[in-house]
Amino acid sequence: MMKLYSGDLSPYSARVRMQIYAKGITDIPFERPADFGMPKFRDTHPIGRIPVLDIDGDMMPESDVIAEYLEEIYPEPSMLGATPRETAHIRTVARIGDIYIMNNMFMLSPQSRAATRNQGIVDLLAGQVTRNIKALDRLIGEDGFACCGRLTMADCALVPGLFMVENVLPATGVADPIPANPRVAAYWAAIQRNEHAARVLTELHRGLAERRELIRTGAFEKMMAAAAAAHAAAEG
Ligand SMILES: N[C@@H](CCC(=O)N[C@@H](CS)C(=O)NCC(=O)O)C(=O)O
Repeated sequence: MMKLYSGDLSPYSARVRMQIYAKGITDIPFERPADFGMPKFRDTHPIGRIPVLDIDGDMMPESDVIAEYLEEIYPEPSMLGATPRETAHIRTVARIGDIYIMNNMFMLSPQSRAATRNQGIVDLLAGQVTRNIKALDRLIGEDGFACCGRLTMADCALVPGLFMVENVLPATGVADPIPANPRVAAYWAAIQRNEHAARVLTELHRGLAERRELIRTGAFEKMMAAAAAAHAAAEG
């Protein structure tokens, strides 16, 4: 029995959820770990991040690794290419979504809370995101999908990444670069009409609304302080 440790607002988890939806897999339940962010979670999950695929107690971290594993054990419908070269292209575009967009956006996101803004961090990471969206504009498909004219693992990595760019980047004081990149903009408008993309986007928006409410009430700051204190105590 498999289970995915996941969270609505986690873009990396959303990438795996979108693949699970697109493949029609119905027997992998999602669960937000109760001790996520606390020392106990890091005891059992050394990287300390979600998603994690729990395979009968065998814990597999890293969204890209999980995605490839699911692709191997549920090969149909394939979300890779029809040829090795197509698959390599899908993986290149998926890496742009993961490493070049999501990773920078994830590290940038705390800067969207004005009290913690560090302009040097914003300039560095937002500059990378803007540059990488331009690169994506030269590589992305023009028929509503990232690659190969159908839904692939590249779309699963791009959809949560572009969600972060559109919804979180402006909160750091930097303009969303998507509208200035016409092929990315056309893709972004089209892919949101795909049922599996729409489903994860609903979850991501729900997670963002919940997070912003916690920030507004001050509860998020308290949660972060409690987690920092627990880590300090655990490290002695
Ligand atoms: N490279 C990892 C990144 C996962 C990641 O950073 N997940 C975030 C949530 S989206 C997390 O768990 N953060 C917790 C932390 O930074 O302590 C992957 O692809 O799965």
